[in-house]
Amino acid sequence: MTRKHVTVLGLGLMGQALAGALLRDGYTTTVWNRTAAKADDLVARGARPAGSVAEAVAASPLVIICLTDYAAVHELLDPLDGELDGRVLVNLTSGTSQGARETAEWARQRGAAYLDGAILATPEAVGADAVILYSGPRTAFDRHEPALRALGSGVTHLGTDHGLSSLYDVAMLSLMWNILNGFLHGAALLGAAGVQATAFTPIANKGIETVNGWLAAYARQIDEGAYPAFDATLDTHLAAMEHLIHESEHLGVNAELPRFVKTLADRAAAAGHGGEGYAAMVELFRKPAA
Ligand code: FVH
Repeated sequence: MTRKHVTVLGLGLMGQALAGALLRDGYTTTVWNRTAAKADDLVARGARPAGSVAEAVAASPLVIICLTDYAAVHELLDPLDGELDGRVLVNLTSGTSQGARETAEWARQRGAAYLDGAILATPEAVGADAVILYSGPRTAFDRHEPALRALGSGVTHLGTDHGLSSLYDVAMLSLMWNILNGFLHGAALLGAAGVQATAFTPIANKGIETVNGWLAAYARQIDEGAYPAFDATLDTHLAAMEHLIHESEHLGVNAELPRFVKTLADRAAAAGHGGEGYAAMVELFRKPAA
């Protein structure tokens, strides 16, 4: 049993992609899935099917887990007796930072090193340019970095706090849904005037590039806790939000999203941030809603 031996538990869409990437890179890959038939294609490509979870875990020093949620992870691994001792567990199941830290402690009690991971990609990017974030002990990451790199070239170790990868994951989900909602609402506005979404897309991409260019300066302001308006004040943004609401209502397009955005900005202005730059909104997001 060497570092070229890897076990993959969970062969859903993502688990199959992970195991496939390891096989392509020459790893001896042991696989297990609750619904055994999902291993068939991988076995035809050279994967070793395990008869049980215990057998699968015993087969490799590195055990990669990719299941629906953490409840499934514990349902699968809690009944094991001693097999986890000495293993490095890499859990690529989505969850929360608290779940990751609790699972790290659970693994520690069983003698296993634990890396929590977050896959910021869909299955087709696995084995290519997938971004996969890891947090947990650096030594465990370093020992198995070549295998982890086989899963995606965008491998990053974020630090020893096991919760970091889950936190980055949800931060990226927030970013993704807010960008997508903005694009979709914009497409609905233009669609009301007969403009195709495909015509909007190149302009939308330019807008996303422009916003992208603002992030570094905003990040510095957030870290320093001071938000001088170098481009536009929050009050100026508020006036434009008003236009967006009126235009949406006038066109018969759903105005809930811009109304919500303006409600948040109004609250930040009421708290004294109207003359500051847009990054001051972070002060609102830092606290739970009143
Ligand atoms: N697919 C994607 O694009 C995303 C990208 C970002 C990260 N996710 C996360 O990856 C986890 C797995 O996602 P998935 O796409 O592979 O999901 P499914 O195809 O639905 O496969 C789920 C596997 O979990 C097994 N499973 C569920 N519950 C149990 C259980 N109680 N005991 C044993 N296994 C369980 C399931 O087994 P089966 O139904 O085939 O028997 C699948 O192997 C997820 O956290 C995403 O958020 C993917």
